[in-house]
Amino acid sequence: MTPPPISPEAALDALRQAAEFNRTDPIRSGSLLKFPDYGQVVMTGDMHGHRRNFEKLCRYAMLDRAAARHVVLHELIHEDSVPGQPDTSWELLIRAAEYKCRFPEQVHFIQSNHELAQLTGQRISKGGRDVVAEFADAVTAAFGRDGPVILAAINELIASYPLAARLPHGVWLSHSLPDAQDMDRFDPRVVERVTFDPYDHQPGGDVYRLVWGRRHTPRLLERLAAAWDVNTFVIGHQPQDTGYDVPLDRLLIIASDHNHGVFLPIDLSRVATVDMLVSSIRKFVEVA
Ligand SMILES: [Mn+2]
Repeated sequence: MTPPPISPEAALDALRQAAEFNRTDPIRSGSLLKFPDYGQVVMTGDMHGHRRNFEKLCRYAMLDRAAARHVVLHELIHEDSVPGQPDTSWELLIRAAEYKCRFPEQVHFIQSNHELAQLTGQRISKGGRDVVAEFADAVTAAFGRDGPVILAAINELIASYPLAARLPHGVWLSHSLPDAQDMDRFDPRVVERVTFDPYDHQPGGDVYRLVWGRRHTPRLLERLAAAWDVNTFVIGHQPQDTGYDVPLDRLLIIASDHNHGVFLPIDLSRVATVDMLVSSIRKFVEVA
C-alpha cells in the first residue's frame, strides 16, 4: 500500500479542528453565516475533488494578506474518477479542512447534497457507480486500519457545516434551493436551527430539500427572498459546462469543478444586482 499523501494523525487533526471551528464560527447564527458589511466573500460552485481549481482559489484569495476576505466552499467530494481508479476527492476535503484551520474566520463551508449523502450513507449513483460507497472504499484503501476513524472524522466535519450564508446587501449563498413543488412543505426557518433530527437529512426533510432541489421558479424565489430577507441567490448544484448560468432573473448558478469553472468575488460593502455579480465572475483558467 502506498502511504497516503497526508498522515492519518494530521488528517484527523485537521478534520476535527475544522469541525470545531465550523461549530464556533463567530459569524454563525443557527446554521446561517451572516457576513459583515465590509471586505469580500469569494463564492465557489461545486468542486467535486478538483484540486487544481482549489489551489488556484487559494492563490487568488491570499487570505494571509487580506484579513477581510472570506471564501465559501461546498460540495468538495465525489469526483468524476476514471473507472477502476479510486475517488481521491477525500484529499481535497482534508486540504480544505487544513485551510479552515489556517484561516478559521475566513474559510467557511456550507452543506451540499453529496456531502450530506456521505454523512447519511444514502446511495448516490453517478454513471452507474455508487459514489458514496466508492468514496468510503477509497478512504479505507488510502488509510488502511485508520480508515474508519478518518471516515468518522469526515462525517463529523460534514455534520458541522452551516446550511447557507446571507450577505448584508441581500445576497443569499447556498448549495441549492428547495424544489418549487415542495415550497409549501419547506420550512425556511431550518437555517435558524443548529441541531437536526435524522429526518431532516432524509428525503422530505428540510435540510435535504434545501441541498437537493433543482426546479426553481420566480414564485419560489419571491417567497424565499421574503422569508430570508434577501433579493438575489447564488448557488451551485446544477452542472454548468460554461461555468455559470442565470436561469431566472435573481438566480445565478456557478460551477467550479472543471477547467471552464468559475468563482465569484463579491464586495460585502455594496449592493449587487445579478448583472453586477455576473460581471464579477472570474474564471479559474485566468488564475496562474
Ligand atoms: Mn449538488
